[in-house]
Amino acid sequence: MTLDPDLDVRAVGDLRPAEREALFARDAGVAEIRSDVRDIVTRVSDEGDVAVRDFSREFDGVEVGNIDVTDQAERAVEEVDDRVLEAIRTAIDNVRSFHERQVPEDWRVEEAGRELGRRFRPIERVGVYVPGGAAAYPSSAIMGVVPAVVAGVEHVAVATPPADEMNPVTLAAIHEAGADRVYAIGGAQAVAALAYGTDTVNRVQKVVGPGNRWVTAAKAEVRGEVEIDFLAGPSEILVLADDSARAEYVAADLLAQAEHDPNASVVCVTDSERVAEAVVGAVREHLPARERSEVAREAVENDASGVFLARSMPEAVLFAEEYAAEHLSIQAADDEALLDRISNAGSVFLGPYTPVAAGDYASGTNHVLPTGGGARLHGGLSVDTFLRSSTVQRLSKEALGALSETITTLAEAEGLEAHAESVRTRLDDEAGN
Ligand code: HSO
Ligand code: ZN
Repeated sequence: MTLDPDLDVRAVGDLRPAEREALFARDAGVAEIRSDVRDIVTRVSDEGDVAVRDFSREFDGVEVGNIDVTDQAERAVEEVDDRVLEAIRTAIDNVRSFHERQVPEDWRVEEAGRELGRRFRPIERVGVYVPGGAAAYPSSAIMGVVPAVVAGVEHVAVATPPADEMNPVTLAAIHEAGADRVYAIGGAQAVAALAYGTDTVNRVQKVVGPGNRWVTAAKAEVRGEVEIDFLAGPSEILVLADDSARAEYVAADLLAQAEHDPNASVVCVTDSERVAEAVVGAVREHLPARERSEVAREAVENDASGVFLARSMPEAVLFAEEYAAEHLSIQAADDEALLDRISNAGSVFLGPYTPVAAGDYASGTNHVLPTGGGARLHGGLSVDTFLRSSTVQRLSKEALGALSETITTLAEAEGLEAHAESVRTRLDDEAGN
């Protein structure tokens, strides 16, 4: 089998409607497994640990001893190589300090006797899913757990797939990031166990984190019973490049996200024919030599990937806006001017020395980000994900007096006389002075 990928430069203007649809309406294949996942979720909610063990046997091929592996995660820290532990700790420090900047202050303002404010409190119990099957992602443990800890969440539970030998690096990262419970459960059954609780698993109020389509479909299924962050599908990158871009770097970033998943989407859009051809050339040259070349080749060839030639940078920007990528890399002389015209992007990477891998692991930003066009509506995981807010107010009698006409008029317009009366009774009350 040849690993030379089938990849050519396409002109944006030549794309047929069906091709545009495949690019801009990316679907992670969740819809088709929804009914299977519904059965799994129902069984876990009815039968608890028994169902969890059955599904671990069936899907992971593991006879699970202890579902709660919190102690094992603590011991794993001793097992991992010093260099790896050091890298985990550096990444955690950087992710923590970036997320500490996101913690909002409670505030109050007072104007003419009307005091208004907003306060923020953490959710008490959250569950973080950490992938650990085909791909073990200690970095995702850091990205899910650290913002919850920074937000002040009291109970941060992690679920990660069971194995006869669980990955010590993932367990160590979970422990170091600050989770206080770790469960060896994967897939849809993990999300269901966190959402409904079992004898072993404490139920949580919100389930977050990335996962395969089973995890994603289960999050869609339990939404309503618990809060979720958002549905996160396979990785995506769009590189917006002008004639100054270095094709080797662009190709390296495309190949990096392509190695995640055959369904990953990797795109370059540029107004430079030279850069487009050079990116295609570099991808073709380097892909066959990559360790995960089979996965990467499928990703590069899928319908939501490609190298596209725009007639101008404004046309390229429109394409990037419509694509709404999880990761947007801008490789251009005036990157800030292009960024000014972009609203839809999960995380933006500027300049030649900012590979997406920096954000995936260690610069400090979060790598749990909206995919499938979700960036049109919301951002990635952050401290806000783990907070809820209340508004608060106190009015003086004068301030209530100043508002009374407005309130009573609107209340009467709605036919809600008792609302109006709740204002009048205070203003008419001489004893209240
Ligand atoms: N790029 C992935 C995150 C990740 N990368 C984990 C490496 N490890 C998010 O789309
Ligand atoms: Zn990645």
